Amino acid sequence: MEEVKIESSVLQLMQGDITEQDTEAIVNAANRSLLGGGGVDGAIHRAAGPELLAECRTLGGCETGDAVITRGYRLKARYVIHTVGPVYRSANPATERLLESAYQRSLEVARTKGIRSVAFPSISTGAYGYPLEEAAPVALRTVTEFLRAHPGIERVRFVLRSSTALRSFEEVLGQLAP
Ligand code: AR6
Repeated sequence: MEEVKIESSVLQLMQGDITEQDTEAIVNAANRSLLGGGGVDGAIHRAAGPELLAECRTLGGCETGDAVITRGYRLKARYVIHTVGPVYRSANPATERLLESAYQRSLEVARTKGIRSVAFPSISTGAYGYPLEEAAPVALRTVTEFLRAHPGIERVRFVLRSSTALRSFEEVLGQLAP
């Protein structure tokens, strides 16, 4: 696992499955209904069990770029932070801001709960079509800036499904980190 220090926190990159992480919270790449789907969302609901969907039903959805929190039920992680990334159509600043916001709001929600470790998938880069090479710099820049500003979160881990995705993130991190 590759890791870099950001002030008093650690940022980690690994290839793997988000549902298996033992961080206090894992982040779900959800949709606005919060009622489940494919990809990360489907995998998290399968691993957490039906109680997760029952709790999600009480929340009334989530806007794009925002985040909400539930318990993790049968997951190792105690909490799931559900965020909704943007659907990608073309490179433009509004879409980029929404992706940034999805990461930032997820970390704000974690911080409000006193959560110290969070694992993220690469939001919007599956069904929502955001190209990895464009999403990785936004993801890493947003998380890095948040950790610099807020020491409470000690560990953020990006869990990438494929070796290609891991390499994209590694390259960008190499350029960001001093
Ligand atoms: N662990 C880590 N990463 C994964 C996993 C996993 N188990 N499975 C897939 N990925 P996606 P989105 C990667 O489609 O683009 C759902 O139907 C995947 O390779 O899960 O934000 C929701 O309900 C990709 O790089 O999320 C929404 O409707 C990344 O995770 C919609 O898809 C995100 O892919 C959200 O689309």
